[in-house]
Amino acid sequence: GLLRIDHVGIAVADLDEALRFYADSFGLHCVHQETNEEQGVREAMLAVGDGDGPRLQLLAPLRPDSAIAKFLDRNGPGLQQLAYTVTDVEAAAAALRARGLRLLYDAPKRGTGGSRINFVHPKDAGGVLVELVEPASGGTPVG
Ligand code: V0V
Repeated sequence: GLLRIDHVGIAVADLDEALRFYADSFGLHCVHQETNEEQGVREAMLAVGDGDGPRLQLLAPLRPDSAIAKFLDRNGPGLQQLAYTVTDVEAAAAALRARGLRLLYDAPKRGTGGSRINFVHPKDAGGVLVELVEPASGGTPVG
């Protein structure tokens, strides 16, 4: 099942500019940053409050044909995805497939911090791009 909200992803055109905006306006700071070539993104994770809860993920496109670039072209900057932590991404994906939802990948791909990820098509999830995240640690619930 879904353990908790892992992060909320926001598409931005320029990662450095967005990081300055979130620090200056909301006092939210980056705790992790990486480039994911396969996903075509530069991404940053921002901690909220004590940092134990869900994070904010800023996603900037690396290439014009990437998912984030297409999202920005269509919608402009804004909420792009809702990610849930799961213990086992393959099991979670299989359970959703069995309920008739389309998963984007046959097998999980690499996500932030060595996590394993898959996505539910937004058309099968009420207009929300849902990401499943199995953390590198294996999804041990916090707190
Ligand atoms: C597209 N649609 C969305 C959407 N993107 N609806 C809600 N939220 C979104 N983010 C709608 C769009 O308005 C169209 O609706 C319809 O879906 C188009 O579907 P499509 O033609 O099948 O697909 P595309 O080409 O628009 O691409 C959408 C998908 C693509 C979701 C298939 O973005 C994708 O593959 N995303 C998964 C990978 C990803 O997002 N990577 C970046 C984050 P109408 O107009 O037909 O009604 S990487 C990441 O999260 C990492 C590394 C991590 O967390 O660790």
